[in-house]
Amino acid sequence: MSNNQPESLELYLFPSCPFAQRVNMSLIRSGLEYSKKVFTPMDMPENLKQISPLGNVPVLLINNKESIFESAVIADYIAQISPVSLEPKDEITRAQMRAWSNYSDDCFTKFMAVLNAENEKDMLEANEKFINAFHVLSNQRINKGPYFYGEQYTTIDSSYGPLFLRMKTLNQLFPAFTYQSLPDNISQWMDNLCNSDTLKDSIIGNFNEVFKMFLNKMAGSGYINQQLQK
Ligand SMILES: N[C@@H](CCC(=O)N[C@@H](CS)C(=O)NCC(=O)O)C(=O)O
Repeated sequence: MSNNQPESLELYLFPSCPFAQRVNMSLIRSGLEYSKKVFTPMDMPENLKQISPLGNVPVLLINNKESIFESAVIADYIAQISPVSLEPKDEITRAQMRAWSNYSDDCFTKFMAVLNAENEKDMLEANEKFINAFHVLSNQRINKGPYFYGEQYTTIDSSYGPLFLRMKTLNQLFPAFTYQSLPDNISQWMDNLCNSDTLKDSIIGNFNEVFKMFLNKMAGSGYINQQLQK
């Protein structure tokens, strides 16, 4: 934690991208000054190729000349320059937090398997596997306070918030996707994060519409999207 506010920070993002939302949450929480360049995959800014070597978002442009990509790496950079501490103090807990933050990518892959399942049976199986992934994480959570590590917001909250939002949105649009069997401590954390200003302020546009477009693009032929189109 320090206060090395760069002259400018610009976050390039798509509203539908969970990884970009992760970075946006950490930036909001840090109190650093930053701006956002919001666009869609159909409408990429011309300079994206120069600043994002893989053509992906999120990418953070610093002082209009250097850029960083990969949401986990950007989150670490934000935590380093943030005037507000976004990581546990203890080194071992901090390292563990990074490992469990990376685990959110595995959870997200399992969530995508739910969206891409081709029929109801496969979707329900994928739903169960996805929810089971949280049972492993549940043993790590401190069971008090609104955040993963209790009272302190840390970058692991930014890693799972976007996924929790997508789970709630999907359940509202398509109730056959359920998360009732989440461990209690994960479900409380999910509710706390989804009700937090940090998560709400990180949403760009009407999220139900954003999510439907994401579903159509990323899992258009999946059972869920097919049912929603009927
Ligand atoms: N591992 C990367 C994943 C980034 C990623 O997959 N970004 C997607 C959007 S969510 C993207 O930019 N895809 C390129 C495209 O859709 O054209 C991270 O965590 O930053």
